Amino acid sequence: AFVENLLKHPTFLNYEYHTKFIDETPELFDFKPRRDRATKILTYIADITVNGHPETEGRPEPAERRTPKAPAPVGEPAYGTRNILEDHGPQAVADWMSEQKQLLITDTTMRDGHQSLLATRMRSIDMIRVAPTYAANMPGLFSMECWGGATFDVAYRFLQECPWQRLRDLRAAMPNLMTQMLLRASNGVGYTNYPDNVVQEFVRQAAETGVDVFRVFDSLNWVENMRVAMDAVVESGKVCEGSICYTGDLLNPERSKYDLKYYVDMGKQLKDAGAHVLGLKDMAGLLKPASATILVKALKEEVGLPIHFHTHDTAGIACATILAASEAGVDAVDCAMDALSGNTSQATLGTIVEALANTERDTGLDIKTVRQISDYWEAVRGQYAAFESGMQAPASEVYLHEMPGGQFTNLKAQARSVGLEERWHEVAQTYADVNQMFGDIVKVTPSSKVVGDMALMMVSQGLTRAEVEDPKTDVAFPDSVVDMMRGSLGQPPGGWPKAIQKKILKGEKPSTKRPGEELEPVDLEAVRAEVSAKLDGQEIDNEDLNGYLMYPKVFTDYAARHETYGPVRTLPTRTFFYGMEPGEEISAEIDPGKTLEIRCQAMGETNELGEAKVFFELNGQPRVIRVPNRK
Ligand code: BTN
Ligand code: 3PY
Ligand code: ZN
Repeated sequence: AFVENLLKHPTFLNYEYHTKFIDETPELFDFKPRRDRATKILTYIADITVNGHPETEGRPEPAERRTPKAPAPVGEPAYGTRNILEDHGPQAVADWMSEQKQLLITDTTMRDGHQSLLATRMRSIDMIRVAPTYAANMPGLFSMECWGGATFDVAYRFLQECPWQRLRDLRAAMPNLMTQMLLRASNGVGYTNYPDNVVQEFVRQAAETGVDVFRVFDSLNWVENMRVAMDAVVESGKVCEGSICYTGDLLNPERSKYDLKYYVDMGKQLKDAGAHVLGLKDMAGLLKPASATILVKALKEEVGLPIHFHTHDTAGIACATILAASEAGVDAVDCAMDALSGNTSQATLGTIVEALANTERDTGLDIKTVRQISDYWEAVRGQYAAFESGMQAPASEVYLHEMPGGQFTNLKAQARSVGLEERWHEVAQTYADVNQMFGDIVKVTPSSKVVGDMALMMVSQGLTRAEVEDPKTDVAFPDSVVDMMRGSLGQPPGGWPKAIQKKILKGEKPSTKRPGEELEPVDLEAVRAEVSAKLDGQEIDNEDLNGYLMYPKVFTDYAARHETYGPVRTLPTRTFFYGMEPGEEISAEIDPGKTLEIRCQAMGETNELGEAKVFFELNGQPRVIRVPNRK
């Protein structure tokens, strides 16, 4: 029991313990029975109230204390795309798409919108609250992108919640709308290539828990490395959106590596690989309107699949590009609700609805409903003031560096943390140099992270491209760079440039095989038993197992904190990040119908043991919680 207490103690979990920690922390010797969930949640609130949340410390605070209210659902959810999928299967969804005159719209607010604007920090509760409104009031949407990409590990790592539960809850609340996820093919929702059976098991579970549309891409556009994931999606009976990542500049003769023929060939390969829908994923927002016209026409004519276009507004041009794509016959496009659109996020949904109103491609969506839902998102966004990037304006610099929307603000924050914020434009230029040095590659998670790692290293060490390439200059390359050159992320078109690869690998022989071919299958049941043993015999269900397979340490850390703090996902966002003020009341629904009414009464003194008391009323009963005061 002592070790159990120690392992779960917040100070210990925070790596703040030292040799005197055990002597100074008498509660480790309180061998009480397991605490109930209400006590765990109160402990979390008390801890945050006393010590603050590490992620919001020193950051701008939200102005509003009240929890945002979603517009009421009106009537029952009408028949939507999810019903087509359930009643007739994925091919019928694709056929239906091709038959539509209207431009179909995917709402990305719950995934890429906050991933690109708020460092992926949006909590499930803020999504689930508005999901029934979407189902009832916006049944005409093509899909709701709400899962995958970076949201998976951020949920465990920073939000102390289970990503699978988010998916389950959203699925249940929007029975008529297709949910959509972003899957990095053999890299799953991680940053590295996983064994084939791990990818297959992940897709199976995601389909079972509630994903309807899988947008599958490879970070080097290597179709060979997408087949395992695509086959698993087709096998699951869900919609397989095999995606081309767009990079370079189609009309620029100096960037001929990625020309029209390249994209059309890739589109045909994806069709042959079983895609129901062709995704055109412009993760950095580089596709210009004139190029969209040409590319969409060619893909429509030569591939023959419905096309779903995704772009970012980093340069401020996404709406123009979408209108050009629409004119050229694209079937569906991604937009974010107005309040979470623009800049590194997607194009503005309401603006596209208005721009196409009363034209041949009228979206059929009701602008008043869009505005109501966007007003809700505006209030939600306000709660995440601490995670705003401070980006003030669109920037054509994206055509220089080509960073994905989801990476841009992250890399900027990373640059700030290593003291390179003032030299951001140098980082951007160096990112572009690294891209050329690596042979002009597709940059999207995880390849974009490798380019970012290399660029930050070069700027911080004052190295130029010429010096890095000079065989006589000694360079310590980041691990991620060595790994990519070994072939661990697969092969880019034309392979890696030989000279730099040789220098980076120092004579080690690279592999050109599909990475999954070289990875042993994982014994799933053995891993399940191993994780359970690590977590004091806790039951590990299939969702947990898949979380662990993607992110072993992130998952076990999450599970250990969950033992201490309980279902904190049910707390209002304000409380989760800032704790409570004396006199404040909140409620938390920890099970359907089981709600905790929590009132914070007062904060007590900190005693000689360094413990602060926080006085609560829980469902009318007084409760005192002691937490270490670390301030
Ligand atoms: C995380 O930071 O990974 C998720 C939130 C949980 C952090 C807990 S809150 C109480 C304790 N104090 C901290 O500074 N961190 C932990
Ligand atoms: C992700 O993989 O998370 C992305 O958003 C890539 O664009
Ligand atoms: Zn994106």
